[in-house]
Amino acid sequence: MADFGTQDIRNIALLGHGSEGKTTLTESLLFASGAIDRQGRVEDGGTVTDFDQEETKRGISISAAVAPVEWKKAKINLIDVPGYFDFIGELFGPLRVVQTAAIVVGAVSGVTVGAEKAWDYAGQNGVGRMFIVNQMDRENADFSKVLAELRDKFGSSVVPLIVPIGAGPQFNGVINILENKAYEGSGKAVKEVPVPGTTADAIEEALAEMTEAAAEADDTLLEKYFEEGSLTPEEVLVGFRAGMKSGQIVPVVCCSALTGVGIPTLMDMMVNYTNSPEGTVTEGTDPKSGDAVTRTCDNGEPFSAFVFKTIADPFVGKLSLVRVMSGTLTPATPLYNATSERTEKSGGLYMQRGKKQTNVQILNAGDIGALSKLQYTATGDTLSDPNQAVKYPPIDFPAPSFSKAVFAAKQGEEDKVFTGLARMAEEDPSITVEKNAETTESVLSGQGELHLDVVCAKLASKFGAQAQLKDPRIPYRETIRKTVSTQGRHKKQTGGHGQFGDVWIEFSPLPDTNVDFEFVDAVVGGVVPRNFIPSVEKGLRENIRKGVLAGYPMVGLRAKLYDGSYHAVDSSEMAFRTAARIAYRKGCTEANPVLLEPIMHVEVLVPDEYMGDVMGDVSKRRGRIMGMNQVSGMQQVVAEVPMSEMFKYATDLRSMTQARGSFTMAFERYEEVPADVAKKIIESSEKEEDDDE
Ligand SMILES: Nc1nc2c(ncn2[C@@H]2O[C@H](COP(=O)(O)OP(=O)(O)OP(=O)(O)O)[C@@H](O)[C@H]2O)c(=O)[nH]1
Ligand SMILES: [Mg+2]
Repeated sequence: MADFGTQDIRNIALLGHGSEGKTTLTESLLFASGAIDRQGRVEDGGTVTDFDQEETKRGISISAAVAPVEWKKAKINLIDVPGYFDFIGELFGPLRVVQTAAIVVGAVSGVTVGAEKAWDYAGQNGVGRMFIVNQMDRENADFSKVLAELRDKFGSSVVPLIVPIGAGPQFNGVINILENKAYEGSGKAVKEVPVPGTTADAIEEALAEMTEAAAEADDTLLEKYFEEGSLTPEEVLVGFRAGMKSGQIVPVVCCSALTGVGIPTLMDMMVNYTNSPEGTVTEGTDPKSGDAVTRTCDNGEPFSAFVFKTIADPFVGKLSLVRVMSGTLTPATPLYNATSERTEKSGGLYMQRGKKQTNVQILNAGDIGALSKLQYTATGDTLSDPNQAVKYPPIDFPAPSFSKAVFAAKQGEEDKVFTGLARMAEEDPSITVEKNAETTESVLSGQGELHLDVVCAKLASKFGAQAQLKDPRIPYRETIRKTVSTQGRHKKQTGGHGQFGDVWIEFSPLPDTNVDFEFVDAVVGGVVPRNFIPSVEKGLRENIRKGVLAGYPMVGLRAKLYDGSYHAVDSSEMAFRTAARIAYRKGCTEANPVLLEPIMHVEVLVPDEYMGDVMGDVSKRRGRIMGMNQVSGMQQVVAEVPMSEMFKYATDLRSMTQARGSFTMAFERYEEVPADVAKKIIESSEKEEDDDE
């Protein structure tokens, strides 16, 4: 591949709802530009960017993939980002390195939730936005309807730039409004044709809108526009680019990725109208002093690069996808990881296209490529010149919203499973694997059910390790509601060294269940020898880890040892620990023991129209509504819900609100489990115990 200067680079992420055609579009651009000589289809698993086995199997993208396209004098670094919400984590890296987010919408489906989310995330990252109305070849394709929806939803900054000639099976060309030129045909057979007269009025109107928007994006142009009432095509282009950068202009183009109509014009638009990375300024800090440091995207600046994705390639091993933020990168460039503060040595510098690597000798400022075998580098790290180090902020991945306990399906394969999962988390930082100290389970968390399914499938296909997922254990607690006094008597005197321990203990509930246990020594007169009293306490502390109802930790328990007896020979530490256990089991069983369950503080953010459903659903989950607030145009429902009712909430909320809702949850307190629910929990723990025996 040629070596492209910064001004000739275009970094563009394809975002949008699942199945709108982002992967097919990438394929179509690669084909039309000659990078591939056959256009693959998602259905056949033959595309460049859906190369992973799980992607071809399911017919959807799962990880973001880079596909550079050479077109005329420029290099368009396309990043094909999955649309499925389970893979939302794949969006955050690319948005840190591109100048343009091209949001793909269907000419039939119109504005979807995926488009709304892409719009918001791109806006939060200060990235220029455009819309690609794809699937114009489909029956019922309607560009003006979709354009109206886009303007209605996203505002007047949305302006048509490339409009269709015909629609559906008749869709055979496009018109570039700004150039007032029309093109028919697809792929390599595109030719310029006279602008159809029928569209003259529509074009004139769209051009007037575009000129006004371009004028508003640049003060000098605005002045001229007010004075003279018009701008030259060159001036409109300047205003247009400024508007894209500032977000004041969001152009809409159209095409069919499947037939290839409109694809060359789309690539022309990407080259001529979207912004290069040239001169972009990135803020960071000096890793040593913490002082603010900025770098400009220019070859003359000290080298720095941002790692926006990590992939585990079966052949070259670990690959770190980077964008050069300043300076240039060659295989000989000294690499200092300013985030891990380690010197790095790479195995090679590549241009990455789908799963393929091509060696390159240089990446200019602004360009995207891959480095292999970096040992101390993760996604979100900064690589820089060791003498002029700079660190950019890490990527803020979404917190996981769906968890499962994870086990090795086959005994003895634990290492394989958990090493594999650790590698997977390196590739996909939106999953986490954590050990729950209390339940001792390992918990795998991600963005949804499908996400965890895919993780397990990849674990099997890439690392040959089988994982099993289960609902995580709920860390229930037990406590007592009544004060009882009871005796624990352990006597074994059947020849040989006998055992004797005898205690009387009063068990009572503590006012605060946040205190697990309190031992009171109320022994008088040495009825229990001083040296055995700690054994009684120890015996109790050992046993309260397992409650009397369902084996969950006992909390809020006071035990007052006030009487007992001993045998001069047969009493021992062990005998009194056993006596304590007997007293504990008997006493607490009689003290009206109850189960306590963790209650979560949940905040759900939804558009108005879903509030009723969300509130109804909270009550179905034995939850309580604590309040409602307006938060940035959305309704926030604040509730308290038992943890056990929240397992599938991520999936349920997504289907309840068409993925427009989001939620956070955190532990609030423990509360008594209602009797009917407690009964089921006790039965299932008894069953589990039977199964274990
Ligand atoms: N008729 C028609 N079908 C298309 C077009 N583009 C894509 N498709 C079809 O739409 C389906 C989804 O296409 P993909 O390219 O996988 O969509 P995607 O946006 O990458 O989907 P995710 O990766 O899941 O986000 C496939 O069956 C494509 O063949 C188009 O322009 N016209
Ligand atoms: Mg895709």
